[in-house]
Amino acid sequence: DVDREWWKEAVVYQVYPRSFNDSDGDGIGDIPGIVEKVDYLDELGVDVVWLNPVYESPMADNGYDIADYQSIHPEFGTMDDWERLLEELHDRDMRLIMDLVVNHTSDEHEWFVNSREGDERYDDYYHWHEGEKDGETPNNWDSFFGGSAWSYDDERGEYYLHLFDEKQPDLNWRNEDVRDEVFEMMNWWLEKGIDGFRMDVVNLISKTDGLPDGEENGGLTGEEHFVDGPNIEQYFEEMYERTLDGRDVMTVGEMINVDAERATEYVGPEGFSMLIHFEHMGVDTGDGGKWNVDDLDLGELKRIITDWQEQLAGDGWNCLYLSNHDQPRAVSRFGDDGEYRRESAKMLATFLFTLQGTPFVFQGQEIGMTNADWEREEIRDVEAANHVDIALDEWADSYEGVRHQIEARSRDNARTPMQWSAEKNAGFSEGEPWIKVNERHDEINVEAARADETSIWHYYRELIDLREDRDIFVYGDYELLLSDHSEVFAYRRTLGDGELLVVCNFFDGEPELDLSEFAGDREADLLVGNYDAEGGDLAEPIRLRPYEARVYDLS
Ligand code: ISL
Repeated sequence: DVDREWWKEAVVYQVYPRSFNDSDGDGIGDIPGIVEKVDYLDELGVDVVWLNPVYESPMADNGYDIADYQSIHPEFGTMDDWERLLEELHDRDMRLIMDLVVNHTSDEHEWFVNSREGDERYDDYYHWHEGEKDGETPNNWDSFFGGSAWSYDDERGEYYLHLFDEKQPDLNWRNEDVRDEVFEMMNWWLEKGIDGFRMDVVNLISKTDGLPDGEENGGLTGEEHFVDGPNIEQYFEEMYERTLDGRDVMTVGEMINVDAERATEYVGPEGFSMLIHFEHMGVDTGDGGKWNVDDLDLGELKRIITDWQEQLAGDGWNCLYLSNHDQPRAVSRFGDDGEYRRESAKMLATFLFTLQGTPFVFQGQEIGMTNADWEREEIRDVEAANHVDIALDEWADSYEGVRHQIEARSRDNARTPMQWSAEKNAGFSEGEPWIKVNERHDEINVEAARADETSIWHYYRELIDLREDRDIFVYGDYELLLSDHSEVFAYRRTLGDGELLVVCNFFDGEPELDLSEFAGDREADLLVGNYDAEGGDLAEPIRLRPYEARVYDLS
């Protein structure tokens, strides 16, 4: 009597088009390039593709600055190419979800162009505010990308709000015309037959009326006025009624600063299918913000994951991820990208696939792609580039002083080209890639991984198959075990008479583990694991090897 939905049973694969596969040799990945790899995705066994933005854009933020929501950026191909991709995916029973970026547009979107020219119809489409050029900004809000959230526009002679880059002005959702346009555009895509949306920073769309100053407390100044703003629920309800109601689609809301309790209000039958949250992305920052590099706090990871698992059990649902295009590579960050790269990548995969929720795999994760080294001139990401500028201005003597932060944290780590083979440019492009290729592609690539039965890639396939075969992986209840263990994350999943016991060693030690109280006198079958090991009797303590993961079936 589980509450079945196709998107609960699915495995999502995230394609970052710029870096996936370049079919025409211009150094930029494109949609025909993705079409060439549809069979690859099918063989891996994933069910849904989430495509990062491919719309017309000046690419100040790699497509998260949209100039036209209803056309494809020429670098990526044409609308016909896109239609073909949808068809090829649907032919193989895979689905496609599109990235919806409606907190802001590009400053090159015609709405903004008209608005800055003072066209009456568009006058109020954005957040404009009077002020003197080089004078005080209208309020003290910070941009997520560093600096003030306000820029002065010479043409209109006013300031406009941008919570991200200055080329990403925020839309004014109080204006009903803006909402009409957005909903119309969403319906246009839905009618093309897409299977849902991933909605970018969607809990930022409502801002406090009057745009008052924020409290300066060391966090992002102003956030209490734009995170979960006053009309947010009304906007979500309207969006549901006018676009999603009656359609069998998957909606993934990316939400800033949302905790599990708050999430329960957003997720459910008339809300979002699931949310992308950031709580567990702070378990290695020592609370010092995204650029602060610290050790993994396993206790904090257990607390956060357990909180989300428990709060969203029943009416809600979890989105499970360790990697995406905004995060460094998980194996470098939470595992070990040296000696134990293979083991730790498999351990993290085991963890991801045995929690309750829908696993998201980011391109390259399935072969254990790693972070890269970054010279200053190799940086491509606007957020990282701004961070270097600010660091040099405020506290670093030279790039060397901030290099470790860029190498550990920059979004560019996720955006190096997909490593298909050991060949030139990792088989990604015949031309000069827009961003550097990770040097380790001779060792880490799809071709090598597929040829080796013991690879990370084959392990992902195994997990995907298991999850497809057994409801307990998807729907089983979660219960944390051994909560105080300092090295091992252990939990139990139960469904009807079924029971799984999962143990993941998050470090390179060899901890002893007594599982007898959980197994009782039952036979424990080893269902899957990243080392040679045997199941059987768990009466005696077991010893885990570095980054070892085991899933026992106790049913
Ligand atoms: O992680 C972040 C905070 O430092 C940011 O990288 C990121 O901006 C945030 O996670 C929100 O991300 C989304 O919206 C951004 C876009 O740059 C990201 O790529 C997108 O995923 C603005 O549209």
